[in-house]
Amino acid sequence: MKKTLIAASAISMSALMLTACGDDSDAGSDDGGTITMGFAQVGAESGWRTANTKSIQESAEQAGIELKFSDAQGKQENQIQAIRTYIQQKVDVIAFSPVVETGWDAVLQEAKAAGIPVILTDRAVDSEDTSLYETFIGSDFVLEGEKAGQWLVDNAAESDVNGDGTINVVQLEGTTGAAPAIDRAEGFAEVIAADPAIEVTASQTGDFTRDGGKQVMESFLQSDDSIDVVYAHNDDMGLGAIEAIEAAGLTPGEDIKLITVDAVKDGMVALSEGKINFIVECSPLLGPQLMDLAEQVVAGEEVEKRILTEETTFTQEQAVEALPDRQY
Ligand code: GYE
Repeated sequence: MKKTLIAASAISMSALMLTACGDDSDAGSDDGGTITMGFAQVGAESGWRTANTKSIQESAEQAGIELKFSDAQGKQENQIQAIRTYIQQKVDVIAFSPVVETGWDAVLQEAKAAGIPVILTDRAVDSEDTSLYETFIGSDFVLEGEKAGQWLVDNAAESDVNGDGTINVVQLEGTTGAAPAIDRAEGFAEVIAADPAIEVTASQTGDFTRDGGKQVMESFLQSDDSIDVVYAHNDDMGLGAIEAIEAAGLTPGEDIKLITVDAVKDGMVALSEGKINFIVECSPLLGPQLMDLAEQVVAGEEVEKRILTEETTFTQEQAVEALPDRQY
């Protein structure tokens, strides 16, 4: 009975939208009104994030969802503040991409007490109480790390650039404490353990930014002249590392191999040019699914607790082929 009512009101709502503005998009509705979503974004640290923000904003508009959007500039306290503001404003649903995994229980309990459903987008929290959020939509970051590690295991011989029998890997980590940084390191470490010749000799955070990747790579290059491989937790840090490698008079992709994660446009261009050797895809286009989920949870429907994004990997040849159709 309740379902029929909701469906009926959704239909009359979209009919209204059609007459009101000639828009054929589906309007979500809880008690007949427009859904308001508060979205607390991490920041604008990478090409991935920019594409993710665009996807969320465009899909909200298409779904007729009113979006309140905030940029936390990489700071957890700003995100918590934004979520509290959304609670005060009594939005219908809160979605956010947690900067780091820990420290969310208090604010999530406040949202729960206010009866506002929460959707985790892109990154996980490590709360044991899973009733604090409705669902988590995003990638399997451990799997991404495993795919990166598997490429290296499969290409170990040609990755021993220095030819000394060991493959020295330096790792550019994402933001300390962030789910993708923790999980991408873990998945990679698990898989490369199969080959004792592969060794991570240095690992430091570049905070998912191009500048961070460049600076950390500069210091790695100064203290070590036997680096064979860079494993960067995202394309941006890999692109920063490329600048540092070129400035040191070396050829990225040849003198030092690079493996990155994301597959954003700039990363794919560098891959197609031979400066990166392998990219593990991580899709930022979460907007459409997020809006569908928002409509469902606001309507009181049960949704899957974990929704995984489908992703692939790219070699240099595959990047050349995929580039013309790449959306971001
Ligand atoms: O890989 C990185 C971004 O959380 C999956 O955050 C996201 C990561 C992405 O800054 O580029």
